[in-house]
Amino acid sequence: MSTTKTSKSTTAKNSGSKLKNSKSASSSKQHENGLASLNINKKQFKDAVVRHLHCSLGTDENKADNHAWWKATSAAIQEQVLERLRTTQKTHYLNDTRAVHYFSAEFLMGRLLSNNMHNFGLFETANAALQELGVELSDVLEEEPDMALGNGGLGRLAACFIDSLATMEYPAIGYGIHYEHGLFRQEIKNGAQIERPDSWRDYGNPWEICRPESIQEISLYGYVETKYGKNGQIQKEWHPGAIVKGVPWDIPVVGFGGKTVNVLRLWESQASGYFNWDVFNAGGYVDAQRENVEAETISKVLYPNDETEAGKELRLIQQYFFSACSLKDIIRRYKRAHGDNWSRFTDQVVIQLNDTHPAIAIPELMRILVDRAQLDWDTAWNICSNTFAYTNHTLLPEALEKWPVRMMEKILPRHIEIIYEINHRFMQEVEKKWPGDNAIKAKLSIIEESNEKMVRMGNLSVIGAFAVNGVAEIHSRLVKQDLFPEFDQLYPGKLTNVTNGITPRRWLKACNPLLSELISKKIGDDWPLELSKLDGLSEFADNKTFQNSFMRVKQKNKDALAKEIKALTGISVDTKAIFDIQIKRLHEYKRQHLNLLHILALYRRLLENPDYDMHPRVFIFGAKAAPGYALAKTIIYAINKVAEKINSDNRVNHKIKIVFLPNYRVSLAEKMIPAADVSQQISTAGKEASGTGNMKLALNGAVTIGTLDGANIEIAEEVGDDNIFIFGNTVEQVNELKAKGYKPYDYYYANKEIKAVLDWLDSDYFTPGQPGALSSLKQSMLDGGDPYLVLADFESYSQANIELDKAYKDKERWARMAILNTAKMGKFTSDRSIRDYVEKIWKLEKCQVNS
Ligand code: 26Q
Repeated sequence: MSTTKTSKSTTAKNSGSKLKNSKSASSSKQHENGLASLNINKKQFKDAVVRHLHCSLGTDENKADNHAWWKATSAAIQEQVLERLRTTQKTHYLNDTRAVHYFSAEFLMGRLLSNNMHNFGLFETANAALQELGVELSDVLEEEPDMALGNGGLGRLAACFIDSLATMEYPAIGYGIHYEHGLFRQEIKNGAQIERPDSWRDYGNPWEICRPESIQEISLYGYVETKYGKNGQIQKEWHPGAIVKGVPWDIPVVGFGGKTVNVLRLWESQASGYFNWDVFNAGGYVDAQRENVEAETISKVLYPNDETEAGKELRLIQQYFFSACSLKDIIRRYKRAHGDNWSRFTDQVVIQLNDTHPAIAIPELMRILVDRAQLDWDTAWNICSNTFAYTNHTLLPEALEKWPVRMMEKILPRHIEIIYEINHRFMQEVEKKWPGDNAIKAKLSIIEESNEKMVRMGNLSVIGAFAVNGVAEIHSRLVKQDLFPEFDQLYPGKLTNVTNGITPRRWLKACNPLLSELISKKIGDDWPLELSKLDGLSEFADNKTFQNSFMRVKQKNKDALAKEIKALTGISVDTKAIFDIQIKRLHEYKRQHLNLLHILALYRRLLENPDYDMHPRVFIFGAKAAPGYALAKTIIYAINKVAEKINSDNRVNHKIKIVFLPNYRVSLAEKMIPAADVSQQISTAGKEASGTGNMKLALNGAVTIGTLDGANIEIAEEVGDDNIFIFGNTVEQVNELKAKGYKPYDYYYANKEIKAVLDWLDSDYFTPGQPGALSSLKQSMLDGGDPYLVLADFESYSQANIELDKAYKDKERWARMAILNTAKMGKFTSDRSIRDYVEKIWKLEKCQVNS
């Protein structure tokens, strides 16, 4: 453990000191000083840190360890943050602004200290202040645990989006769950993944603010009573069986430039101490009570599933819990300004649903409007269906959320009635459009009439939202053509595209200081706010001096990652080798096993011909598998076992090394991405909705080897065919292959190399004494039908790798490719995504927050 820490700090120290010493830092320094002077100078910052050591932490400069320094430094920054937060909130209130409310079950924020310092322009000031106090900022930054309240892409996207919203000065609030345990911490024991609890706030979180004054209560279980009003109209009253308290924690979200500070509001569940005697006395509900989930468990843990439906009761309760608390919060704020007049609600409020996870908010808003505010159905529906917009992130059928009707009846008895009513009216619309067509009705119905009746949350979302978007061009096309074609006919124009993006502040400026500095020196320092400016680098792509500078930065970042690898795994790697990186959740469709099969093929080629011509390559992986996903765990095991064998095989280990870095997370990504030469984006065409790691890696000068899937297609369009290695079957070819009846055995028997590497998995060569330990992996690609067409794409992948190897050997060609990848990433800033949402969907206006 101690070696890890030493090396981590060395790594960061190296890059940090380059920034300090270099003359070229002057332009970014100017920018920093310009902003910093608005806030605080070095002396004041030092004083603030020391004051927090003394007064908040009860320690002093001599006793403080790095953790205490981290807390005190964060507290000093938080003072600035809170000042701007107050001003922002006041300004938004006084201007009665329309705001977007981003509902997401996940926000993968990572660490906040470095980011907040950068966004306030205080990084250099803090660095210098701590130096004078005898403390290394890079060591202090390493103390911060990641806020890992998300699984992967969808959660990180939410974090990038709220960064852009604050940066662009849009009134916005993120709403989510204050999980006590975020995504599990991954350990690797004898090659296998072990899950350990994540405890991100065991020693306190310096950023969050509890807001007891805004506690909300929400209802669960119970029954619905039908009453008749004065005019004989039907009224429904929900008598809940349990009440749960939602306690809000606010995390300030600092925009770049430090002007707007929005909030991320996360709800923690607590028992309300309320028990409904009504329900008890009605009888028959005692059993249901016993099954009731304890209030505190609701926000206890993040479900570690990515792309797979679990159908667990607690998950539905989590979704309802945070959606209902957030809606109440929004309505409370709206009423403060507008009283009971609902007519302006949709002018002020737009709610973006990050996938269907918060879709239960749709019937919840209907319930509030109809049962509580006593609006008639049509008025309520008019408000509701102009409030929500929905983002779809997946086409995988197993990932489309469905809830058993019986479960919903039990937990949310009034909501299931409302869903039936929405569906009934919707079915009438369908009947008008396609008279007598029951097949279409069955397909579009919110209720799936299966053995166990299910509520389809995707259909509910499309019906209840005024806009639906996919997350990359191809994905949005497939959403229209394959997933919801009839909805597209019924509601022309509702389905649209907003291609994902990433924040260049975290994913270049903060994580890659050396490259940032080089770029700023060349084209000026306004690129973090206007990423298309990076295109200015294109004219230097052939300039030898610039190529050398660019590749020198890459080399330094590789040296730093090599140290990190050594510290974390004990593996030594050749930093002149190609650093080939695949980082993402472990899933069959992402095809880490295609990468592995190719590594095995290279291994064989080298054993058969020691002179086999290839540039040395380090294959680096980072991935977590869902704990219940057996094959994904086997793939991790296989990567580690093959790594053990190859890394210690002196016949080949000067040419190939394999590194699996445990516990992949945002802060580890920030160390890996700047060092990548090659970005592996090799999903089966049609399966990866967008991908965002592909954008982060290319932005940092990695060259993509990838399929025509997700945002890879748009990346290829931007960088041009010469600067990317595209391989594999297209979506159309995949469909054709499947329609013809895809037979993986044909490839197995036709290609000797495929057969040999698959058979190798059956032996005990990689798992001595345990023959068959990897057989299930082979099986999945043969008798299992190879659902993700690994074998069909193998040859083309292998060929693309040969081309890549050739390109790398030509140093100038590679430097040009790497530079152009960085230069052409302008489109993929999350600022552009947000601009698209604002123009196409949210119709927001900026609100400048002055001092
Ligand atoms: C479902 C049921 C029960 C528990 C958890 C879940 C669950 C949780 C997370 C289902 C899906 C997710 C996350 C999905 C996700 O990250 N999708 C990715 O979204 C990115 C942002 O749009 C895309 O770039 C990726 O292509 C997409 O896979």
